[in-house]
Amino acid sequence: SSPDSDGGTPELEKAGLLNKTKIAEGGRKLRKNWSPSWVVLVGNSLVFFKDPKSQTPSSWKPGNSRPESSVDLRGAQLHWANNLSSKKNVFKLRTVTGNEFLLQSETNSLIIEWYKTIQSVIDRLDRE
Ligand code: I3P
Repeated sequence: SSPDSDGGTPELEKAGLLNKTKIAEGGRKLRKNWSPSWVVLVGNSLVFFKDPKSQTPSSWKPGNSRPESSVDLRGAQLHWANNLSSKKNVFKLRTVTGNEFLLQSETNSLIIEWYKTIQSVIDRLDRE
């Protein structure tokens, strides 16, 4: 059984620094504004924190810092999106509510790991 099978503290799946921009809110297109974000995948959510460079090392941990925003992955869609940016290694995450984010890393292996891990959470939620 998974650590969260009793409804306790959700499992931390992954955390790291990615470049992020929101490109749509409720289906309405937004102007891109790329910035580094500390991204935490925990339970059914992707949670965005400020770049931890400007914070104390442990301040991103759940409970220690207020997230900038968070995304419910239930019903979300993930697509590679190198056509949507001049940057390399970009994917798009679209929520059921029509919010769209681009996430990017200069490191190819790192963005592939993020893509796979987020997709596995989406797949798990689809099966529930
Ligand atoms: C945007 C900025 C973005 C770029 C975007 C530009 O200009 O340079 O970094 O996206 O390209 O419009 P501004 O800062 O003046 O808003 P990428 O880095 O993802 O290419 P786009 O309009 O083709 O999306």
